[in-house]
Amino acid sequence: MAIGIYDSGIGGLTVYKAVAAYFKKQDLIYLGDVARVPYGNRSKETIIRYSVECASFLKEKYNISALIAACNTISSHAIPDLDNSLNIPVLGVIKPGAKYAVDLTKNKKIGVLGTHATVNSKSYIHAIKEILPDAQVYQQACPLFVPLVEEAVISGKMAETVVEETLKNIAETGIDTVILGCTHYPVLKDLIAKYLPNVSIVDSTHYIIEDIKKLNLSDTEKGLREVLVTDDTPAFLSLKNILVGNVPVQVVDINK
Ligand code: DGN
Repeated sequence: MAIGIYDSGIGGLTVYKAVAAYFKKQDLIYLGDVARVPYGNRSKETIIRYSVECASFLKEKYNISALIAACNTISSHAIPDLDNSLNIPVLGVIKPGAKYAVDLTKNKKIGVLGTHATVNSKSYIHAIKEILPDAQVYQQACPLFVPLVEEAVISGKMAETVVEETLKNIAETGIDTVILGCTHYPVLKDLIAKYLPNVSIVDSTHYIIEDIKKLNLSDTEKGLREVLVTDDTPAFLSLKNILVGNVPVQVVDINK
């Protein structure tokens, strides 16, 4: 049985890539809800509805044995509903990212970059303070980063200006560690590092591997790889090729 990996768009492919590299024999099915991206500026109710629809599709049509919510927005809002409706293990990316940041920080000042929905949920603040109660957490919503990535504008003057302007305030807080609290952001990692020099950069893929190992899923599968999208756009395809090479992409209708 395959593991389902699901994101609102292309961002979760950063998680898929790390999982595929580690679990070579595990069948993996990725679903990007490209037709409805972005989720990050939508209401909690809508994020939950979209998440349950997509995850149920993966469970019913592909019989997945576990689901990774490879999206911080979904992980911040929809894990309890996904748990209730799926009856299979559901892993999110918030706790792994928080754990990693706490391991890395020396001055206990941690930054969190995320979508409006993730920042407003305060999920990282709660997850970090659960492990390190006296941490100081500085959040910054970066609403223009996802459109940059989805449009494959990931270098050049426009991308530089957006990243520099967005990070201006958090760069002055004295953080020594920053969490890329959105699975799209690792694609912009080099640019983010440029405007946050001397800051350790955390993406959650590191500990998600540990969480998957704990599920003890059988690894006798063939290592099948499939990427499903609810709409195919030229930008998705070009970035998919850069991130994970020529894994085939199939357009699906989650309502059928
Ligand atoms: N990749 C998603 C996340 O990690 O929050 C956000 C993408 C979006 O829908 N805005």
